[in-house]
Amino acid sequence: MADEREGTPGCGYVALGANLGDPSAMLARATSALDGPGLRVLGRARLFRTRPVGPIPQPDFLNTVVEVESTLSPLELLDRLLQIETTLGRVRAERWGPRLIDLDLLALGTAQVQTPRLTLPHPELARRAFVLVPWAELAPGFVVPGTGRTVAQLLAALAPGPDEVIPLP
Ligand code: A4P
Ligand code: MG
Repeated sequence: MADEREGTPGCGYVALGANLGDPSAMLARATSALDGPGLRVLGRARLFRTRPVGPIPQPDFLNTVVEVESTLSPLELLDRLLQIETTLGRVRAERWGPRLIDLDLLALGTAQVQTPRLTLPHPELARRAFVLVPWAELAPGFVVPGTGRTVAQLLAALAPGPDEVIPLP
């Protein structure tokens, strides 16, 4: 297990989601905000309209995944994501509830981290079509640390299938 204070230079993946306000504008602003000291955006999947997952009835989401190159440690990168969420006006209300913007760190290089503040790779990623469909578009061959499987393989194993994840025209 990597020490979370250690720098983990390499490629990272950030999942973006929004379902309040103007979701596509929020995703664009969040993507631009990711470019900064120690962090550079390398690519982005298309935007996908997705059915809300979880117990709370709420509007459809827009989701995507961004590839970043980072010299930050996993916890520094998490802090950057939380800071961007706050800057873009997110107020934390109910868990799983609607949000202006949500930035989740899916993976950073080969890091595996388990702390109260951060779990890496993201623990829910293998269950979520709204994550795996855009991620597989961007980086199908990335091996998700701790799983021994690529993003494309995780997507292929997902039941019942990514029906509710529709690319925007
Ligand atoms: N945290 C731990 N590990 C991580 C990680 N790898 N990346 C901690 C990001 N954060 C991580 O997150 C709570 C805390 O998780 C953070 O402070 C961090 O220390 P949060 O964003 O404040 O809370 P949340 O997002 O309401 O809860 P959670 O469990 O993160 O919810 P999810 O998993 O983000 O689910 N349906 C569709 N279609 N699309 C969506 O995007 N999103 C959700 C929210 C529900 N349904 C959805 C979607
Ligand atoms: Mg989150």
